[in-house]
Amino acid sequence: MLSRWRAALIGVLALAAALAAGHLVAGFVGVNASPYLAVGNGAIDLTPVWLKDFAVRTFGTYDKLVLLSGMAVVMVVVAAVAGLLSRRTPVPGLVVITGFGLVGLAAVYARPDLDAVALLAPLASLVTGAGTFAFLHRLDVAPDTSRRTVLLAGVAAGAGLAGLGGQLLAGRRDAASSREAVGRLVPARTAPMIPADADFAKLGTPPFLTRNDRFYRVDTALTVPQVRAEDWSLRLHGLVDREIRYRYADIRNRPLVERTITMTCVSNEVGGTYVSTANFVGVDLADLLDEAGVRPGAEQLFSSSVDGWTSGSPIAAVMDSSRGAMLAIGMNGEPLPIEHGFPARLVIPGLYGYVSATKWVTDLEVTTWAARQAYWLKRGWGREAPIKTQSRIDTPKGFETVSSGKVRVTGIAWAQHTGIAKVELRMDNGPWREAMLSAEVNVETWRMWWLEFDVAPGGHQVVCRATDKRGYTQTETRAGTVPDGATGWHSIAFTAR
Ligand SMILES: Nc1nc2c(c(=O)[nH]1)N[C@H]1C(S)=C(S)[C@@H](COP(=O)(O)O)O[C@H]1N2
Ligand SMILES: [Mo]
Repeated sequence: MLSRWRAALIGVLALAAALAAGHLVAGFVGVNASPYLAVGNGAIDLTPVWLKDFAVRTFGTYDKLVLLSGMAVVMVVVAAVAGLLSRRTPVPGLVVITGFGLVGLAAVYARPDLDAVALLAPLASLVTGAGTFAFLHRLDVAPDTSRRTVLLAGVAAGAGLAGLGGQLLAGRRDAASSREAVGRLVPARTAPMIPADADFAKLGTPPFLTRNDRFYRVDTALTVPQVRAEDWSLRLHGLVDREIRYRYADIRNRPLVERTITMTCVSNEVGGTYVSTANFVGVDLADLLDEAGVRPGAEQLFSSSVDGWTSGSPIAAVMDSSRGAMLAIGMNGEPLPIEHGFPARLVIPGLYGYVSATKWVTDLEVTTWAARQAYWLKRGWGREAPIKTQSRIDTPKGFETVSSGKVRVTGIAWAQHTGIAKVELRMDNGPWREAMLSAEVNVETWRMWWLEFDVAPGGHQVVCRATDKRGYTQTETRAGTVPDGATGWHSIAFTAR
């Protein structure tokens, strides 16, 4: 009979060997075929809306790291238990490992972005895991301990090397070098200069343009899709007179336009950070659709990403020239960052990202609402999702302590495609007072504001609300982010000393 810790060790080593073998094969057939990542991606797609929302709110950009770490802990525990159950005979451990293997196979099989050859990765995991377990088990019942130790260490080292090899192979095909080769994108029509009084960054607001590495990021991709520009193409089809396929050079060689646009995520809570602004460079989506010739009856532009994620945008919004929907390839003077959709993405001003901003986009289908249902629509989010008028207090920070006397409150407000008319603040249930607004860049972008109050020592609460150019004032009624965006006033408490 095996000692307890040896039995557990054998379980964990077999798991490591299995994952490493799968990862190595995935290095050849596509990184997302790695069974570990495929299970994680599957878990994300199966996650109920409330839990996804909770994860995004609680862990922010780290939600995926939390998921992967959680999975690792669960797997190590189960593998150790499988080993412990196998002290006499390897059968229980083999059953558990086969179960793991089948979950991996199912997860890879279910991925819309993977083909049959990808199944080789989880198969390699299954065979290696079971084989390693049986082998180590037989070995461990044998008496020669020094040979045994060497072999155990060998398995551990082999697993490490195979995993690393998979990582390197996957990296060989990454998109970073392709992105570098694109070089600078020079728009034929640049966006108007951002005036100096477009933000109050010196007073506490964010800068008007968000740096690429500070731009909020939300997507379902566990590993950032790596698409090389030279491999990329965009298929435009469906209810059109002629199907067209665009290559990267086709897009890049067109006269490029640049537009300043504020994007917002539907998962942004009142006071949240999922709102950012950039200069996007690309072409008019409407021009591409005109080339294809949109047929009568078209309602929806159904876009797909290389990783299988999908989005449905109203054709009317895409074709509305006052809105300027884009196929974007650049952001703030650079090619799109890989995590923001390199080589190309959609940006449709005024609509929440999940119905307007497909990253790594490879397919555009002109269709009806009845024919296709996009990723988040199937999961209970709204079909029409115009961005709601909102405002946020940036300083003071919640629960900050400031000096009493003159206290300056600063923040931002947005009402894309309508424009902000005014922002009002109320201190400690006093009268509403109108804040100073920054210069308006265009109605598709946020505006900054500030206002000074005379504040006595003690605790205080300040509330903001925006009114847009259609005359709508933000409702006080709190609504959650599901199904089409949060409402309510942002308020913060602070102390004056
Ligand atoms: N391929 C893909 N594109 C996507 C998503 C996604 O999950 N996958 N998420 C969308 C959502 S919900 C938002 S809010 C925006 C965010 O874009 P950003 O990460 O560049 O800020 O991308 C959209 N495009
Ligand atoms: Mo979003």
